[in-house]
This record gives sequence, C-alpha cells and structure tokens, in this order.
Amino acid sequence: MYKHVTTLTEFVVASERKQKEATGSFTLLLTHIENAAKIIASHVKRSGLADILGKTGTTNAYDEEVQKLDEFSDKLLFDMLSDSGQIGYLGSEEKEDVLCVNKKGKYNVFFDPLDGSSNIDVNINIGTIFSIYHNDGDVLREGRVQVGAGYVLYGPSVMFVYSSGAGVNGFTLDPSIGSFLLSHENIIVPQNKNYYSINDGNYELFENSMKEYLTSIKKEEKPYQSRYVGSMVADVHRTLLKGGIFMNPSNKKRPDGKLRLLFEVNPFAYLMEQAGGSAVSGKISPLDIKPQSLTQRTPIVMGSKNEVKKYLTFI
Ligand code: AHM
Ligand code: MG
Repeated sequence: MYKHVTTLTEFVVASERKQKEATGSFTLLLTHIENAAKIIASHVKRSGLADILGKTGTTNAYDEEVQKLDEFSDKLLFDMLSDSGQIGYLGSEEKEDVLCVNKKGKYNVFFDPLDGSSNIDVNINIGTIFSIYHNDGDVLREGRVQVGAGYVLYGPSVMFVYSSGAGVNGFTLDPSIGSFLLSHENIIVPQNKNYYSINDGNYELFENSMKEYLTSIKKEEKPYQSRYVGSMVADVHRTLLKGGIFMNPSNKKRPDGKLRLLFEVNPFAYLMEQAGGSAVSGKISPLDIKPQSLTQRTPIVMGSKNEVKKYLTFI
C-alpha cells in the first residue's frame, strides 16, 4: 500500500513557508547542501575501491584522476554553494581564510567538508558539518545567531540532520529513489544516559577536575559505558539519539581542545540545544563566545542536560 513520506525538500519548503518574510532563499541554500551531500555520499561509498581502482594523485582504471575524498568534498561544497546565488562568505575547516562570494549575499556558511579524517581510510563513519548565518558584514559572529546548522552522517545509511531554529529533524537517504526522507521527527535528547564519549588515551593529560569526573562516573553503582568512534559526527549523532555525554576537553598538549569553534563546536552546540540538551565550553555555552579567529578551537562538553549538569559539579 502507498504510504506518504516527507522528503527533505518538502519539509524545508513547508518550514520556510511558516515564516512571514520567507523568500525561498533558505530553501534554495539547503537544497544545494543536500545535493552536495548526495554526491559526497556516493563517493564515500566507493572510497574503499581507491586501492584497487587507483590511489590519489594517480588515474584510476577509468583514466579518471583520483582525488582525496576530503579535498574533493571541500571543492564540491565551495562550488555548489557559490553557485547557489545565496552566499556572502564561505569558510571551510580546510582553508585558512574565508572566501567572499558576494559581499551582499544573504547567508554566510561555515563547513567541515569531511570530519573524522582518521576514519576515512578504515571505512568507519565520517560526516559533513555545516553552520549558517545571516550575512551582516561581520563574519565572526557568536554561534547563538546561527540561523541553521546540521550535519550529514555517512554511516550504514546516510542521514541529513538539521535545525533552522524550530527543533531538530533527521532524514535518511533512500538510495533507490535518491531522496532524503523524514525518518527522525523532532529529535529530543534523553535527559539522562550513562554513556560517556571521550578519548581516554589522553587521560593523563586532562585537568584534575576532568580526571575526578571520569573516575567518579566509573565508580557509580551502574558504571558508565564508554562509546567513542573518534568521528564527532558519529559520536554526537549517537548522543543526540540515545543521550549521554560527549567530551573533547582541554589537555596539557591542547589547552584549547582540538575542535574548532566555527566548524565543529557551534553547529553541534546549536543542534544540541535545539534538541533539549546542553553544551558547555568551560562553564559557558560555546554559542556565547565571540570568535576571535576563523581557526579558533575550544574545549567542549555536550549531551543530555542532566549529564552535563553532573559534569559541571566537578569544575
Ligand atoms: P578532523 O577535523 O581532523 O577530522 O578532527 C576532528 C575529529 C572529530 O571528528 C573527533 O571528535 C575528534 O577529531 C577526535 O579527536 P581525538 O583524535 O582527540 O580523539
Ligand atoms: Mg573536522
């Protein structure tokens, strides 16, 4: 029997229509990101074949130049977003400077074309992260004023998860028709869950407060379970759906943590808050930090509200 399903495009159009001054330009922008995601997904799927079809810098069996996946994704997003006609400035985690597409363009977009680089070669989940702002001339704005953010998870299924300020919704790619279909409506992070996600290998480098917190949750009657992929998109996606706490804290070697405020932390902090969870950098929300540079890093802890609250009692 036929069952009506909602595609990402239908959903975005319907959401934009609810806003009085909507012009359709946000829909157009997201459609370009969606199309780029589908192309990247199809390349990610074939990535394991690089070894037999030809490595980067060489030509493959079809005489095509083989590009590194992250470089390919970066260029594709730059090209497709520039062509959308909606862009003021573009920033990529792969580049040192922003690109001015059109000073008067409506939106600025920051993206991490393929996050989780250590997992690309081993066929483990990776993702694309994006963050959208109105272009008001100042490129370095607080995450709080994002008008949308989301990510694409290249996993067993490909998922597109985004928010434009009215909750978080997830769409799964149906490969047979090539469309993202609404599969996770209005995602709400469970308030509690005894999962923790951190690179424990850095334990000795962590600040004492973090060590004390980690020791304490392992000593609880029902000890916390460790879950760590090492791809932020995968680790935060699980946290959004199942709850728990994700941490990339400062350590002696990296006093500002590893993750970048504009490309990784802010989009996920925005999604986390939109889904009823919380996110902190130190004691404040990263969304309230005024970025000083494009490449700024910040320590981050995010996830279920009560788990973040418990963590905060240690610092
Ligand atoms: P990348 O941008 O080089 O891929 O690094 C970001 C990734 C995140 O996806 C992940 O959360 C983090 O690095 C893992 O860091 P660590 O190597 O400290 O575990
Ligand atoms: Mg990254």
